[in-house]
Amino acid sequence: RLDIPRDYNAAHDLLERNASRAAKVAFIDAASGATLTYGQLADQAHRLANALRARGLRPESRVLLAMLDTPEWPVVFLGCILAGVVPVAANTLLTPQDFEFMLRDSRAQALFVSQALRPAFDGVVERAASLQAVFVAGGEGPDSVAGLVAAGSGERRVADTGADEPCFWLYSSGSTGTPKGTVHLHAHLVQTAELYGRAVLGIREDDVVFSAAKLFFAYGLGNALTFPMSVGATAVLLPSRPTPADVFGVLARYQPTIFYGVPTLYAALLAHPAAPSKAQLRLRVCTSAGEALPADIGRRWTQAYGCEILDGIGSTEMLHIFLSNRPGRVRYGTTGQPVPGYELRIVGDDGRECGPGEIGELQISGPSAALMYWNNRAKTKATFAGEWTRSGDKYTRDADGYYTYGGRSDDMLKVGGIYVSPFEVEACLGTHPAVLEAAVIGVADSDQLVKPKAYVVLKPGQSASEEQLQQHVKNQLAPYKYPRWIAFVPELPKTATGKIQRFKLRAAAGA
Ligand code: 3SK
Repeated sequence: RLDIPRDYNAAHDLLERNASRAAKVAFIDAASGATLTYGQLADQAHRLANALRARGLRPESRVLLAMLDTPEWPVVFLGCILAGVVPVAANTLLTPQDFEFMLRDSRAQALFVSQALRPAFDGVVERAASLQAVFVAGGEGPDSVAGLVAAGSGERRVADTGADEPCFWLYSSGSTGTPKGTVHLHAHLVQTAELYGRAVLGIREDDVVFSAAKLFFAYGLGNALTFPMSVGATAVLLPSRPTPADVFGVLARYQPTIFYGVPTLYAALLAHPAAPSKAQLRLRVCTSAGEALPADIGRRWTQAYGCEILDGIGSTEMLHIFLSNRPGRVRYGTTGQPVPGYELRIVGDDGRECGPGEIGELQISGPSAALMYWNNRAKTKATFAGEWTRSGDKYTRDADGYYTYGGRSDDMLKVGGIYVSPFEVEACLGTHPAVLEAAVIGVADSDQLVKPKAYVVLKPGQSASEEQLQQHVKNQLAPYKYPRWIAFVPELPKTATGKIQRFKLRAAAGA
């Protein structure tokens, strides 16, 4: 654990680190070109905190944030934390039913919502018993974020919070069940900034960063808020969905030095017909998380842009990345090595720690582990086992200490008594020139024995037969791993973070 004082407020720390950079741009809105300097950020966050106090919001009360990525997002998030109010960041892509659940589950007293998302809360707001106020981002008047900021006094007052006190929540969607309110402490934001942002990425004051993952995701929050603020760098925010055209537009126009993406996006960028040349960009380091990065995509990106992709894995529960490749030591096809400050172990079905090459569940011990899932004792106990947090991901470690992803614990198949990683078969299918992406599940054959079945999305204008793809896998993997059936589909079901939802394919297949 880093040396964080007992009495501590995370927002105050992040703003104070930039007290001498008042004129430097902290955030750029890529849609409008508007900028927010570190001086304006500190002033507006304090004014918002004071306005919340004046409106009766007390420390430890919670507010829901359903906001698009604009510079108002950090103003609201940090302003709440300065007042000791706990912001609960919601995935803006969710349904009204999910928002209703979150408002009820968190007992939020206020809602901050972007104008464009306001219709999703129609009716929901009226039914939320604890809600006392709704503030609109991008709007005007007393009940807008701008109105709150204008009404708040400029006094620099910080709630007397502690490092180990709840600071903010993120809702973790997981693959099944209702979202889980994951409670993080004040100390956690800078822990991840120091351990991963500074030590792995080497983020510096002169960096300009751009994250395709939005701020409401743990990945995006660190990428575009905590890490740049921890060193006084600049973050570009994109309120809209990160299409390949828009991402390349931001990379060319704002010249970020750090780009944080996900595998599906890198694949789409590489396939984009109007991709810029290496000379048009200024990338120094790229990252990937969300799901394992196929080696081929990493190599092709490095070849095209002369910049490595650091594939890593994090979780909402650990707040950010705890296992990652390092600059200059990248091994594509692996998730790299533990981030210093985190301890990792791989545990087999028998509860014993696995040796090199043995597959088991990855468990993590580190200073940024969440306190609990709100209102969910059973899942809290199942996930946070003392010092160790269970990831639900299967991994192997080789003799050099590099870790390789083997799929989600619940996605693994046993074929003829042997574990088959759906990811390995998917990655193999992905190396066929006609395949854009693939998902593999286990389906019972006529003998009720589980065998791999693949769902394949072909690249536009390309064709391949079932037999050709089966042969392609047989040529590269152990014979029992090839998909016995292949369904060609237009797209795969995915979570908002781009993870393939194999459970949906299983349900549709009756598997
Ligand atoms: O999906 C990941 O690997 C991840 C990375 C950083 C923070 C949060 C998550 C879920």
